[in-house]
Amino acid sequence: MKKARILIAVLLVIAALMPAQLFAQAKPIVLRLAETHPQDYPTTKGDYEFARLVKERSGGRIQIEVYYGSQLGQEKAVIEQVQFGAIDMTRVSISPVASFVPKLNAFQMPYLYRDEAHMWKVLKGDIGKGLLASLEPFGFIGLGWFEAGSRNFYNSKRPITKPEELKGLKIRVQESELMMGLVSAFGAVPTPMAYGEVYSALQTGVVDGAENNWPSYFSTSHYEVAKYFCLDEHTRVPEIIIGSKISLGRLSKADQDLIKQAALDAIDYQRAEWAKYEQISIDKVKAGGAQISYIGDKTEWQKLMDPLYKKQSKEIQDFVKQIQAVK
Ligand code: BDP
Repeated sequence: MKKARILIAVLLVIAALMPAQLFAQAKPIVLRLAETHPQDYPTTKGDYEFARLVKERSGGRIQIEVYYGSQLGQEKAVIEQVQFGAIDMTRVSISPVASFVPKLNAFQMPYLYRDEAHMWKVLKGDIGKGLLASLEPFGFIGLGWFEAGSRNFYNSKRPITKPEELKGLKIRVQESELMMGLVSAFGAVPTPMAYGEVYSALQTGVVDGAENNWPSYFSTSHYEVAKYFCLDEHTRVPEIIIGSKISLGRLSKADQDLIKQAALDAIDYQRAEWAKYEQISIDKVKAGGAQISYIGDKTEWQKLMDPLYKKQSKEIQDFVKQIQAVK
């Protein structure tokens, strides 16, 4: 009896002295990732691929749970929660993140990239890598980028073939100062609003139109209530995956690196999913009655953006020059 008690006491002392990591092994680290889009949308599929790589490479030690369909809230509120560590990570458009990290605006200037290939050269090259690495002072860990096509105007009132036809239209924009400036520079009236509210705002006439890429125009059913789509391709706004510095900061450097690498390695998968879904979206919205205006020469559209470029800070203007110089 006495021996048994001594043994138990010895075991308890050993357990108390054991490093916490030994116990942690049994219990996986679970990280929550917030996503706006539905489960079958290409960014969500990219999130799942990222989660799969992290789980595989950590031998199941780190698990990412994807909360799609805005279950954890709309983008701006989610970004705030990531900043103070209540949500571990999120995949969002860089537009709303730029309200927290202004230099991100450089990456969403109108008619900035020559094409998709140019944007990816920038994002995967030194400029993109440097930007991801520079988010820490703002409370974020930059993990990776995803494709989001080009953004275009659509509305319920009339076909748009020239910029002056946008005059006076009330256009929903993301919660982003730059996007408000862009829409104003075209003579339209910007109305910032959360993504989830746009369908009913279009339906009830609170706004006349919005702007987005083909997949969002389709997956939200906005084409049902705003059938005039104008392929002006005014911006290419990359998606970004950001982690919380507070919550990811608790992980070892090796685990943080594993997560960063997995996010980068999910990019090509997401881009392929994007290309497929974009084509499906184009076909579906056309079949659903959307009327498309194709804009050939965009010189006139571009010229109207000059004042917006001139208004930017020196830091952003320098970034823009560097981006344009990438061949
Ligand atoms: C979509 C982005 C999503 C944004 C949305 C918007 O993927 O992250 O929230 O646009 O316009 O293209 O708010």
